Amino acid sequence: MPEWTLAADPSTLRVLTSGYQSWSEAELRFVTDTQPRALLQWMTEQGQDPAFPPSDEAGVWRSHTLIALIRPDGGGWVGCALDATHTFTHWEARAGQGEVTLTCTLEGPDVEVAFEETADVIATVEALSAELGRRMNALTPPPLRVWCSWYSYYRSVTLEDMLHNARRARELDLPFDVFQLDDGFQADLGDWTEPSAWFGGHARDLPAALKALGFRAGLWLAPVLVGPHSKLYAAHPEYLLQNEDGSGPLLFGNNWGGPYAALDTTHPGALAWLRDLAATVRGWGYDYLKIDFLYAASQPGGRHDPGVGRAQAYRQALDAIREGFGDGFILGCGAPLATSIGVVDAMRTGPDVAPFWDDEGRRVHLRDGATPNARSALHTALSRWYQHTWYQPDPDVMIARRELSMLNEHERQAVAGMLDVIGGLRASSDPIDMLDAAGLALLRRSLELSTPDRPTTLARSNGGAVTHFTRGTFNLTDAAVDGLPPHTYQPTS
Ligand code: 9PG
Repeated sequence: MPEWTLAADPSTLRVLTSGYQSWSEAELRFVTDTQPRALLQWMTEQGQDPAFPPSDEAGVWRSHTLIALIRPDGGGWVGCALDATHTFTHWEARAGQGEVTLTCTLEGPDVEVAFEETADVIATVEALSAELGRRMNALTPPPLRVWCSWYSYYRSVTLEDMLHNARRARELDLPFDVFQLDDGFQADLGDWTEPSAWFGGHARDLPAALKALGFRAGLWLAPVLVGPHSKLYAAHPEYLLQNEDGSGPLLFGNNWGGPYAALDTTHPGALAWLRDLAATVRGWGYDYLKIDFLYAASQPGGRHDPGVGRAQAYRQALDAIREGFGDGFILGCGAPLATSIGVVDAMRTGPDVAPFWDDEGRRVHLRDGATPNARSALHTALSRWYQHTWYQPDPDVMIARRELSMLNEHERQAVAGMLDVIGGLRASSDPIDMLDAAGLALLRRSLELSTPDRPTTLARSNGGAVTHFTRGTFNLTDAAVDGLPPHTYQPTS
């Protein structure tokens, strides 16, 4: 286990971390602060790496793949894995007396790891992460503009909701490339080819209608998850990830009203099933696939082939889906980030945006940084600004509507500002009929593609995230800072 001793007064240092999967917190914090761990086990299972969770200790910061320690002058140290195909790299920075100890643990086959002292942490983070992207043959196709059903219709989406919004978008000439159907169309997790009771049709009926309107068809799947009451669960118990004590299928997380099971992607039958599923939906006419809750493939548990590590089990799942889906566009979500490089076209780089700024109950009191809310989405996606060399970043949707939303004007502008500085995919879920002239104008602006921006400093921030960019400054705190009101984005004049 490599270990470095950094001679510096910990009380002067900041640390830049990145959590395990899409929704896990990425932060820019003082090293002496405490890295929060969620209070409930299912939150850790669903939002972090249960095998390497946040430390919950003052002065101890854990990060996946990459870590940086920043001095007040902007110099410091950067560590970065140079391969993540079959290996998870776990970093831990520990504040001591007049020094910080940095350790690096590999889970999986040995890989090269870079560690550099630098006068410019921003440039070194960008250079090393870009090197990782190059070595893993990152895919960075042109970004797409996506209408997605989730953030307004949620699970009650119908076929008619999709068609109605697509027709309205065409009438108004809104510049969407893809209309993507999210969670809610399927009978159960695993039973993807059967419709839910309320969908009012079948997912295979949608692509032709969208194509006729001039849009590409997108579909959401949580392909590795298996509902405990699904037909798949009953039909193929041998495909399921097991409890390590041999007591049956592992049930974990908490969504859809309870915990769920997962495919054991070291089982050849489960891998073939995944490949077939991706090929089936491609055959229905979808050429954009959002694959979600992917971390389930690397959940700690009992596997058919115990010789395959967690990262490799995940990568095999991803490879099987890519094989089945061919050259279609794949967006990863809820996914171990770096291990996806080279297979996915795009990746969610933060937790879900929601039509409210913060979630006190879950984020503050239960300490769950992976919970859906606008603040956490900005916090994490901004702190991962450099990941555009790994895939097209998807910092999640704009919410331009004023109906069915608690976001105020400042907060809407902050979300739009975040999309602009990250410079990846653009998305919206707003029911088109809910948008007035101002809403439509804001939506159109948020769909304008941009190039990724860079931070101007990591030695200052308005909140525990990267907030100062060349094109503008964010204030993620609840108080005005330097004349900048709370929850705002101010473009550089
Ligand atoms: C569909 C949604 C959408 C969304 C995804 C994912 O409780 N949680 O921690 C939690 C976080 C995110 C989440 C669901 C649950 O959303 O990110 O875009 O596709 O699934 O169910």
